[in-house]
Amino acid sequence: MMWLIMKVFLLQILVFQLFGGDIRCQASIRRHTFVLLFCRHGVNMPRYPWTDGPEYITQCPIQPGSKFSQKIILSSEEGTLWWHAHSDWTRATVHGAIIVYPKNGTKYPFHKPNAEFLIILGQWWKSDVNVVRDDVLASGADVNASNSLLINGQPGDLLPCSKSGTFKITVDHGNTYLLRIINAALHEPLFFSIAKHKMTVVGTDGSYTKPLTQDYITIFPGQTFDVLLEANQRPDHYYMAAITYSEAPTGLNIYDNTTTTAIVQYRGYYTPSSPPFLPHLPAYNDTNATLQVMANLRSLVDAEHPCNVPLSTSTNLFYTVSLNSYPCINDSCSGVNGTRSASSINNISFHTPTIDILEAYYYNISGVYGDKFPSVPPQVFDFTGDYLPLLYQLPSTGTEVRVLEYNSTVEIVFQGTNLVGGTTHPIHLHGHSFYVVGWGLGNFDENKDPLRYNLVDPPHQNTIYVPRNGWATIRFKASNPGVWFMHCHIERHQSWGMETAFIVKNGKHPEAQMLPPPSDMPPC
Ligand SMILES: *[C@@H]1O[C@H](CO)[C@@H](O)[C@H](O)[C@H]1NC(C)=O
Ligand SMILES: *[C@@H]1O[C@H](CO)[C@@H](O)[C@H](O)[C@H]1NC(C)=O
Ligand SMILES: *[C@@H]1O[C@H](CO)[C@@H](O)[C@H](O)[C@H]1NC(C)=O
Ligand SMILES: *[C@@H]1O[C@H](CO)[C@@H](O)[C@H](O)[C@H]1NC(C)=O
Ligand SMILES: *[C@@H]1O[C@H](CO)[C@@H](O)[C@H](O)[C@H]1NC(C)=O
Ligand SMILES: *[C@@H]1O[C@H](CO)[C@@H](O)[C@H](O)[C@H]1NC(C)=O
Ligand SMILES: *[C@@H]1O[C@H](CO)[C@@H](O)[C@H](O)[C@H]1NC(C)=O
Ligand SMILES: *[C@@H]1O[C@H](CO)[C@@H](O)[C@H](O)[C@H]1NC(C)=O
Ligand SMILES: *[C@@H]1O[C@H](CO)[C@@H](O)[C@H](O)[C@H]1NC(C)=O
Ligand SMILES: *[C@@H]1O[C@H](CO)[C@@H](O)[C@H](O)[C@H]1NC(C)=O
Ligand SMILES: [Cu+2]
Repeated sequence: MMWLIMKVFLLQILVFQLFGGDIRCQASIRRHTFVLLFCRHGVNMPRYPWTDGPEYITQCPIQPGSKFSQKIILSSEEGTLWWHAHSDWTRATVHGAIIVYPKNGTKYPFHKPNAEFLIILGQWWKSDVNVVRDDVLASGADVNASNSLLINGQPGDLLPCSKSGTFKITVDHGNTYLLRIINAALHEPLFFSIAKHKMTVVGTDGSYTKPLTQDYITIFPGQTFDVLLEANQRPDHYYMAAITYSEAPTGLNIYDNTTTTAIVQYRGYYTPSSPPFLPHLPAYNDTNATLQVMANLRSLVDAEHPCNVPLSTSTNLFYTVSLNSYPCINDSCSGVNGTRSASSINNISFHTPTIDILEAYYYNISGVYGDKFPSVPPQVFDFTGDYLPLLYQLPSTGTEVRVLEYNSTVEIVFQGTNLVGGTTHPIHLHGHSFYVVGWGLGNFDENKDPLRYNLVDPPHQNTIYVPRNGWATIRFKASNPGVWFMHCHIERHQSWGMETAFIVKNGKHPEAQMLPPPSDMPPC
């Protein structure tokens, strides 16, 4: 295991102390009985799912006033990752970055930046976000648009409430800066750009990439991007800005249409332009702009960063990701056409158990989950067709997981469907980073599409964006024994059931087996 230097940046609320790699967290109490869990988003936690975080998947919630020591185990991750609460919608504010610097004696695989800045993109409601959640789940409606997008906790000075608090970075002409950008918004994919400057993407999701120079990036909830910014323009003030990308059909797209900004300010004596220059961003519904970033990401691949994409696979899964609806059985149905909103993977809307799956697995507690998650959807139809039978919108409900043999090589094709209008889904897998070997629009073609897979330098990610009415294929080796959650990182989709888990079995060698649990697991 390489030596890594880790900095944990904290945003709000929590009482944290760092004890040599352990993060001890104290549950804090606001409204409700408020329980916190922490997920080290993108940290693979080899053989140690015990402190991976998601409630009722790998642990029971940390109750108010109680403590749980959460160990973070870093292995091959490098660059920018993050952590966030994994209980109800508290991750809206309970989140922070994890930065992994190059091992001592090694360098960045790019020109060493003069300085670095952390940029956490977020989303803010005037109301308590868990009230927003409770309303959404009680009414069956889609979520109200948030009141603002945020950069490092501030809307920016285009909105009335944060003029003096607007985030600002000061740069020197001629220098290069590393921006570590995280999309911590609950629901919104975002376009991000800096006026008159290009950005060079050098990493994503804790893995380095080949340099990719861009006017803007599209960053989905859960993803991180490391980008280089060269301060090579006339000394002045420039806005960096983010807006929502929303491609749902008109009438179904509720999104936050604000523009959040921060300022890049050159050092020196000059009269700044007023207001600062605003970047040109793609239109809110410019799907092509999102695909363009996806199409050009490549993993770095060099002696120190080999590409280990499985060239053949032993387990082939085809998972449909769908929006759904339940018919109205009471007067509380404000979803599309008077239904209740839902979502599913392979037509199963996940029902969260009350004992976590990891402990049920480890201690042989029966009746908590089923291990029959299907490898294909129950029926094949024109997934992306325009006129789908309304009967297809109803999902089944269950707590099913998929068991994987240790070191099996897994391929998953995620197929977006057009049920209830369809939308994009950033699917996040815990415990394993994966290679994104291909993607496309329309229905996946099992004869043609695999011929175009990139098995040379596919990007290595932990959150993959499945385009609306399109598909994406990932591959990974199930080399991490444990229970690992997989879910859409659009929070409401997850709350509606777009989630499942994998159980990766122990291997024969003791080093291929799960470590024992810590003594302070929160009780269920
Ligand atoms: C690595 O380098 C940093 C900064 O120079 C130093 O603080 C740290 O002790 C070093 N770690 C090891 C394991 O040598
Ligand atoms: C959501 O919007 C509806 C309609 O505008 C409003 O009645 C409701 O109070 C809002 N809910 C929250 C939690 O802001
Ligand atoms: C943003 O959306 C709000 C409704 O949520 C609407 O009133 C406003 O006109 C929209 N603004 C723009 C610039 O489209
Ligand atoms: C994007 O939205 C605008 C109106 O807001 C519409 O005119 C345009 O056709 C849309 N573009 C796409 C690609 O859907
Ligand atoms: C998106 O790209 C496709 C294929 O390159 C093109 O046919 C289509 O017109 C583009 N759409 C927009 C809105 O630019
Ligand atoms: C309506 O039914 C749903 C689903 O069973 C439930 O969550 C909701 O609380 C119910 N609402 C009312 C007002 O009974
Ligand atoms: C659970 O069952 C397996 C297989 O039957 C057994 O090897 C293991 O010891 C059991 N674990 C516990 C905690 O009972
Ligand atoms: C999903 O399952 C439900 C319940 O069995 C069924 O009514 C529905 O048609 C299924 N939908 C699809 C797309 O398979
Ligand atoms: C399992 O896969 C890992 C990662 O590729 C490898 O290091 C290890 O040797 C494999 N173990 C076995 C028993 O095949
Ligand atoms: C809403 O209902 C109408 C009429 O039955 C149907 O044509 C339309 O497809 C439905 N919309 C969705 C998103 O299901
Ligand atoms: Cu989703």
